[in-house]
Amino acid sequence: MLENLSAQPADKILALMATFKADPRSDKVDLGVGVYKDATGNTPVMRAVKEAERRILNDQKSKAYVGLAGDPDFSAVMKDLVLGDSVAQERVAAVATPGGTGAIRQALELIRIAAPQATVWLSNPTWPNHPSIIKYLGMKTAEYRYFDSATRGVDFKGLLEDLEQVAEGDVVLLHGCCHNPTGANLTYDQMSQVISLMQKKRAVPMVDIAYQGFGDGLAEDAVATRQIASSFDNCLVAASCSKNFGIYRERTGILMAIAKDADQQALAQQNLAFLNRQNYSFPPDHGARVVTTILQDPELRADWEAELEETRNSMLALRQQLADELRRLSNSDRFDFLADHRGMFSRLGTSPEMVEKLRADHGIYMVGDSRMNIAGLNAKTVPVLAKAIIDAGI
Ligand code: PLP
Ligand code: TYF
Repeated sequence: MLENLSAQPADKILALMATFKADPRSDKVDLGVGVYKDATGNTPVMRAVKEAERRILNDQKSKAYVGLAGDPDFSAVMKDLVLGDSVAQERVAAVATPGGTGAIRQALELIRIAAPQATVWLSNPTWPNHPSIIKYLGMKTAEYRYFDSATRGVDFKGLLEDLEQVAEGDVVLLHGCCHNPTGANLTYDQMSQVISLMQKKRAVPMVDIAYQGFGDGLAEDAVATRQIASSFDNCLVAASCSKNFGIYRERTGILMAIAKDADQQALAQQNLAFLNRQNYSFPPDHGARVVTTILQDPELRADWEAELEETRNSMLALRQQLADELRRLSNSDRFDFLADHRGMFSRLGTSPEMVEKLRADHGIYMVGDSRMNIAGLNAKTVPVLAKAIIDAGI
């Protein structure tokens, strides 16, 4: 049987991690995989997470199964964190999932059951796992223009032109905030226009929100998701706790399906539980319990929010430092977009050959499409990167 297998395409981001590890240079700089790192290069366990884990270790009386949808308290705190009061909680069906990826997978499987003919529209570019999972599930997909390689901002005209082609019932996948891989995001007014267009086309929005709190703030980063959720009868929201709680390996995420009314919500909830059962029965609990413990306790929550703010501000400071340094070295404002981008990533907008040159000559690792993880920098490596960019003639 196994002789029938052929090699599957590798994940380029994860492959880069291995190349970086094998590089013997001591001054190498990792701007690859999207994991937050502090100034010492460590990915810390957040203070509130440590304390929540300590409490769980002390207080937990049982590890018996919870339920196919996970802990209802986790769903309640996450509905509140992501959706706020943009929709009535009774309209929201929700299941815990293994990470944001699990939520995306379950969302797509739900779409495949409910609308097998729908095309799922993806931004070009997007997180590579979006098209990969869609193709694996045998679903139809199309792309809308997103990145303007001249300005390194959003190609809004191209985006609107492409979304004019959306058919009734198609799904449009939008990043809730901090677009991966570009770092370029829609303004509030632009999102309002996209919403009007999707309403006109009778399309269904799906939001992937994996970086809430990494852009402009916890509430600010949820604005687009809430704007979308409140504008449609149906909407799917896949949220990840990996980054904003720093619990990557615990695999903590949630899929929320916003229904028209309570009857539709019950049906969606039953289908989501069914999908969890088909794929893995019960979702992981530990990370979800940590998140619930933090969000339900005012002191832990305040501490978590404070540490998340420090994290967010450290990335903003690195962006500003890099943009300033490049302004000085290039005598121009052509790198100012780095300070305008939000989240962990910025797409530098250079060729794969230049990316390879930066790796070979300077030990600077970014993804082949010139995506940089800003959190991989520190105050000392920013000038090194800036000089390498200018020396390479970018
Ligand atoms: N969506 C986007 C855009 C991401 O960048 C990520 C990456 O971490 C995820 C979803 C899901 O992450 P995880 O499955 O680790 O929660
Ligand atoms: O884009 C990133 O770097 C993160 C982490 O298969 C990641 O989202 C990368 C690849 C992958 C899963 C997560």
